[in-house]
Amino acid sequence: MKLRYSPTSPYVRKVVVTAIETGLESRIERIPTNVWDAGTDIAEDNPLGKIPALITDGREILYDSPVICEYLDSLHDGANLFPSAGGARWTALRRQALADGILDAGVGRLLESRRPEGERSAKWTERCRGAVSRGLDFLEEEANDLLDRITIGHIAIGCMLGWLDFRFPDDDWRADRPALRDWNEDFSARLSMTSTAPEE
Ligand SMILES: N[C@@H](CCC(=O)N[C@@H](CS)C(=O)NCC(=O)O)C(=O)O
Repeated sequence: MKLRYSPTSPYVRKVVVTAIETGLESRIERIPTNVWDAGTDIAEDNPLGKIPALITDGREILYDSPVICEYLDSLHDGANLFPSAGGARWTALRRQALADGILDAGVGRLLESRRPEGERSAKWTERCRGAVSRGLDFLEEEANDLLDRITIGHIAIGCMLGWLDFRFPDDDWRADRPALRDWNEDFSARLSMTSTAPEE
């Protein structure tokens, strides 16, 4: 399998962490991809122009990260990261959606901050910040329930928190969120996380 890859993308990191946790990492070749490069050919694999995109051994091309992660989870015999049914499944998917949504808002804020000064919208930036902040507050309330076995929800939350630290190191999300801080300290020590920390 081939993965359109960047070491700074938190969505790509979800896929790589999933591959490591499921023992599939050695079957995936990473294709470095800069989606912001004017000459990028990413649209040939993903019409949305985004990474991650996974080219399977059967030459099917999959996106986005939730689809790729669930596909990888179908390829191994260990404990599933996507619970197969019932409440556990919906909780894991909802947690993944929340973490991915916080990322989407964080990326929105980051891209806005990179626009020329006169073109930035303070209203949009505030909207993005609000979504991130409310999402983190919700996770603080839920953090003590994250101590069960890991799922795609845990991976998405861990990758999201790692990306916030990487892109917004001065935002102290830990200050009023001790339970989430403690959970993250444990989760980010997993080999799948330490070996995939984002770097420029
Ligand atoms: N929902 C997508 C989001 C993917 C995404 O936004 N990737 C970013 C890189 S971090 C990207 O490729 N952005 C390029 C663009 O938005 O044009 C997923 O979960 O895979």
